Amino acid sequence: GVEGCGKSTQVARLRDYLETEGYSVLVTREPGGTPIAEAIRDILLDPDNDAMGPTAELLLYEAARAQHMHEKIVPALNAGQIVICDRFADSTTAYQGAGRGFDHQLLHDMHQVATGGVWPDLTLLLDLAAEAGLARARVRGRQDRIERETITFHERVRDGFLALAREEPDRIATIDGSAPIDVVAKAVTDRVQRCLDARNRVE
Ligand code: Z5A
Repeated sequence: GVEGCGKSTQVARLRDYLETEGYSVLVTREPGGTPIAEAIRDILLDPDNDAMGPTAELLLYEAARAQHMHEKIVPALNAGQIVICDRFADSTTAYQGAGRGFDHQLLHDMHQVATGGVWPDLTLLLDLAAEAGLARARVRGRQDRIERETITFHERVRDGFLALAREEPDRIATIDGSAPIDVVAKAVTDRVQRCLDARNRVE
């Protein structure tokens, strides 16, 4: 979801829930998650890098993702862990697609290259008005390069996420991010548990 929608808060809650249920969990984030990808993250978010063009930005997000997949996510999946990732390729479709205007099919193809076709079983969209999310994030202080974009950019991003959720309703579950933290957490764990139950029935 948009900036400040509550992802980090809910990732921590979900990890606690799954570990209590006995699962081995890897929590990670994008951009980042490995030393190389975190170095790319620093370049991407540094507000002093205001000369960065949209193509370099897109390629850096995908480069960070490719390294993250290679070094961390794929090995964790192969070891049987549940991977919770704070943002993934849908964020590129929303920010660089709906936000910056890159073509949907082009982004899909780039995601294929970066992920090697390994895709989430479930994606949770915490939907929140852009202004409300930015207001929450502003409390934190210094804004990063993407946060400094205009409100209309962030509104396009929100619409981009909602459009993706309409396109892929089986994979993407939309949750009201404006609800109280405990209510959001319950919706998240219910949805994840349903996904696990469905997988366990198949296996
Ligand atoms: N980006 C991109 O452009 N392309 C890409 O491919 C990817 C990312 C992967 C870095 O993301 C930036 O990169 C991001 C998108 C872009 N930029 N923007 N904008 P990030 O995930 O590291 O940073 P973020 O999106 O800015 O997330 P955040 O600011 O860390 O927010 P959050 O994790 O969603 O929220 P939070 O930290 O859990 O909560 C924020 C505050 O709200 C905090 O005080 C909470 O206590 C409070 N909160 C949380 N939930 C609630 C509820 N339910 N009610 C009230 N208050 C709440």
